[in-house]
Amino acid sequence: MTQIKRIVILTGAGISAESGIDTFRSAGGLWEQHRVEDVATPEGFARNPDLVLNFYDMRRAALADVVPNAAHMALARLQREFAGEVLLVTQNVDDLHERGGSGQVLHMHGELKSALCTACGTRSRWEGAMIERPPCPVCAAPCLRPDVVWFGEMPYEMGRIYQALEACDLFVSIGTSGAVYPAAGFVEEARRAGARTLELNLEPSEGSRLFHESRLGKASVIVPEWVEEVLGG
Ligand code: BJW
Repeated sequence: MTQIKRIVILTGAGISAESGIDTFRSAGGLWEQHRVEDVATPEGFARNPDLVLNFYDMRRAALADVVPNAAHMALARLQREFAGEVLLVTQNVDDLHERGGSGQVLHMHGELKSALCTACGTRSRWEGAMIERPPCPVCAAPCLRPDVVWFGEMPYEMGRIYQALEACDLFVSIGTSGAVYPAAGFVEEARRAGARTLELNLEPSEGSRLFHESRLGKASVIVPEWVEEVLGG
């Protein structure tokens, strides 16, 4: 087997599930509790901003009650100890990778603890609520929205991500259903570049057959096992 020098890891809601954050598409998940068209599209925000601001205010506040699990910590260890490059890309808007010790994380779908000003376009760190229409810290307009990527919007960092996929030897997808593009297409990009591809998930994702290998189980178990294998072998 050729030596692995560059790893790209994509994570989804499944990696934070055991920390107590709801996934989207599981039974009882966020999309069973809310209509996706209402809370995760620009049109839904324009129709009913209070509903959307409240949805994200609640999720932002709930971050105070959760902690990273063994999977987040294992990936942070991999970033610290692996001799080559590890790019961690997450679709998650929580901050559990950072709190688990990961240094560099690309949040392609934005972050709960960030605000986007629709007046001046500035992205600012944001811990509090938005429902009362606080002023933008830069331009003072009361025009903040959650800095998350809704359906129909362009995800962040796509240039850097595609560049890394083109150059990687190993692509690993963790805890994502593979239902949302462009992230769902990363496995094919990586394969085109000649990388080996591995899926770590509770159940086979929609694109499971596209991976060279699929390991099923809880992220808190199978991610640390895989990291140990990479660092030990
Ligand atoms: C465990 C576990 C445990 C549980 N251990 N595992 C047709 C073709 C291609 C594209 C499109 C198309 N029609 C429309 C589109 C575009 C659209 C799209 O993909 N739609 C689909 C419905 C088809 N995409 C977009 O609009 C995106 N933008 C875009 O495409 O721009 C144009 C573009 C063109 C070219 C290049 C680049 C861009 C934007 C998508 C934005 C998604 N936003 C959301 C909300 C973010 C804010 C928020 O958090 O509220 O992002 S939707 C939601 O889904 C969220 C997630 O990040 C995303 C993915 O969900 P994820 O993480 O996979 O969660 P689940 O719940 O689906 O799965 C959890 C998994 O974990 C499961 O598999 C479980 O088994 C597993 N699991 N417990 C391990 N303990």
